[in-house]
Amino acid sequence: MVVFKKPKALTDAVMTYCPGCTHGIIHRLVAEAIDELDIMGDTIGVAPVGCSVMAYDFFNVDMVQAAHGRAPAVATGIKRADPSKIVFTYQGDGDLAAIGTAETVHSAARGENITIIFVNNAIYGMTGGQMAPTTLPGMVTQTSPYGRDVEKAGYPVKVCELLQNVDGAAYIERVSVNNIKNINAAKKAILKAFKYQTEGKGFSLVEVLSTCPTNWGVSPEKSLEWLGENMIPYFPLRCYKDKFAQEGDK
Ligand SMILES: Cc1ncc(C[n+]2csc(CCOP(=O)(O)OP(=O)(O)O)c2C)c(N)n1
Ligand code: SF4
Repeated sequence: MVVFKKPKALTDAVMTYCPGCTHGIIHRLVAEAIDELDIMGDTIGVAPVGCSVMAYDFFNVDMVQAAHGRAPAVATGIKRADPSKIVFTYQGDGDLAAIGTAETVHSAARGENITIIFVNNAIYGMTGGQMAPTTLPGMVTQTSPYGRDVEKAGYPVKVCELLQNVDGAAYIERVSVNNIKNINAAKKAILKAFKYQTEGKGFSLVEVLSTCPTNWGVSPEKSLEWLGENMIPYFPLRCYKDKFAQEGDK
């Protein structure tokens, strides 16, 4: 009896992520959601610029690669051209919350019927560990060697807290993949975001707190602890908005 197998929506390509990087777990959760909703043949993904730039090799669906930060605009075009397709973007915090802030906010404001998977690892991973919009106060990066100084660099951008006030957004939730309980909750949220799109409910964004052991300079195991101890207190895990929440939902 098969008890564990690769989702159909992942290809056999060997992932290029560093050991212990949780991008791989998040890919799997997205692929499981696509499998469970049986939408593989109708799904189109938009890959970002960042470590997940090669997501087009890993997801077994049609993929497009957008210029840095522009994935929600590209997804908008695809969805409007063919509303029967299920369109998602997969973006890091440097991509989505810095150069791509405008595209994110305006696609939410327009209530585009797309799904955004926002991977927040509090750093620019691909380019070697520079300070990102989501870098925590005091956090050491290549460009904040003495720790992020909020007097000079400002405060981290809290994407879910911002988007919950955008009228066009339907579903906004922050989850994490630092332990099994949180991975299970992340799966539920990602599945719900895709399901909402299939039901025509509009714009969904799931922020997933993720690790970058390489640029955080810690072991994979320690990176999971660091995320739990430092990121979750600053970026609380919860549903920030659900226009279609049923009575009794948590
Ligand atoms: C227009 C443009 N500006 C800057 C870059 C350089 N660049 C490549 S990836 C990246 C940030 C990636 O960080 P993030 O989105 O957090 O993803 P991660 O690599 O951490 O998964 C930047 C600034 C670029 N490729 N294009
Ligand atoms: S640099 Fe960081 S985000 Fe990029 S693959 Fe490595 S661990 Fe993951």
